[in-house]
Amino acid sequence: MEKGIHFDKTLQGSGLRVGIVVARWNEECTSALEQQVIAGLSNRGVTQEDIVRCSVPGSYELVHGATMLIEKEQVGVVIPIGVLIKGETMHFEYIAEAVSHGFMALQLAKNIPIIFGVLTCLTQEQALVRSVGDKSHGDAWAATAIEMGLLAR
Ligand code: DLZ
Repeated sequence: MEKGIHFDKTLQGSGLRVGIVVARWNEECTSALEQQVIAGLSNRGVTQEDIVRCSVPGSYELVHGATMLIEKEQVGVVIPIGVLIKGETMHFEYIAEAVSHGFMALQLAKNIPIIFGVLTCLTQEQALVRSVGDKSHGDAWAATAIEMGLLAR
């Protein structure tokens, strides 16, 4: 069997309210991922009116952005989008760990699913292949969000 997640082809998200919070660091990658996420939601029946979007400076701010969407916009699922690329310092490790723990704590505290929409890449080339390139994760994040949002209803 091919590697990757397999989704029910009949997955339909109509009526599901979806929050998207996008980090502006590595914006070429995050905006490409956002477009694919929106296309993936729309192809599965989520209307534009049911997609609430906000942006934050970097991935470190994604957890707070997700909290705001849950508390103020009554979303049923959140897709945070960020791209972390390892540099010469320890920034990458601290942010990746804080953000992944933050998403887990938040989704358990609020009982709202949060997708792990953060790429943690060693190089810019890896990030480009997984965002603008042919290994983009955007559509899989959209499908995961719909599946989990429906499960949590
Ligand atoms: C500071 C920083 C660095 C070095 N690298 C990234 C990155 O690769 N991806 C990303 O989304 N954000 C990065 N940031 C910014 C932090 O996430 C955060 O916005 C700042 O530290 C301010 O809190």
